[in-house]
Amino acid sequence: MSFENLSDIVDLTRYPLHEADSPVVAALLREGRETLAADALFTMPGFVLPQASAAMAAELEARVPMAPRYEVEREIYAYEPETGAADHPCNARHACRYHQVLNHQISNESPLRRVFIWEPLREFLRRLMGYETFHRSECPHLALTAKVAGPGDTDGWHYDGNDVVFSVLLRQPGAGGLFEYAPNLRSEGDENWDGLAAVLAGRNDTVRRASLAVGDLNVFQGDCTLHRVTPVEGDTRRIVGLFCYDREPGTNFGEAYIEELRKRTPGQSGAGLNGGRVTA
Ligand SMILES: O=C(O)CCC(=O)C(=O)O
Ligand SMILES: [Fe+2]
Repeated sequence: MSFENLSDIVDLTRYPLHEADSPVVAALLREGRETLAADALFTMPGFVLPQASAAMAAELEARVPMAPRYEVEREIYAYEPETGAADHPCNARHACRYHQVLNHQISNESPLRRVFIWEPLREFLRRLMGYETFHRSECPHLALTAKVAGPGDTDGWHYDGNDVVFSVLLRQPGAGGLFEYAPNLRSEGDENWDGLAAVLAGRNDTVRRASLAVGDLNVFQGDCTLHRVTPVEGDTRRIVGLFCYDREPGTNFGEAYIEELRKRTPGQSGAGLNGGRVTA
């Protein structure tokens, strides 16, 4: 299958985003905004067609040997927690293990990239979020990425540092690899430490488990919604494509972050780069 036409990749009958003024798009925007406000997760089921999802997953899986590998104890907050004792729930850490396929490792012809650079999708997401401007990231490393999680790989409980994440599920493992989240557990003025402690202790009935299927496009607001991906069980990897946008045009990720990626990339220790200057 060549995926020459976008209609071979995206279910345009269900998601005619190129018909921006159509009643279908208006209904999707209405549903999306309501769902995000209540649940922090808006899913568009079957957005990417099955054969395209399979091709994207196969391409990404083939990139794993060259992809950065994360194996860290992850903190819950993207910023320094401002509260106290070592046993305070905000200082808990959880395992975080996966490969991250980078933008420049994904081919220019990839059907996943075709979706990412599809203008009507960018414009739809801008309207959904109510932003005045919305640009695709042009970062050579992180604009378009994928997380690939093998046996035992997981993404521990955390809040995201950015306000919204756009992802498409491309392969499901046989078991595990489930996305769990506690909608709006914290808010700007209230960290809700008791709620956090309850979730970490497995005692909170506010935790939901997303029932995601391959091909689903997800819009997730993870800045106030604690979430994790449970460990993958079995040999089939979990694969998720991630699209990065920015309200400002032309921004790149900081060099410290990129240097960390380099250190984690096979065969690229970063040694000899001389602070970014290439030596003769
Ligand atoms: O893999 C996912 O579905 C979401 C991962 C996640 O929470 C993140 O990238 O911050
Ligand atoms: Fe996250």
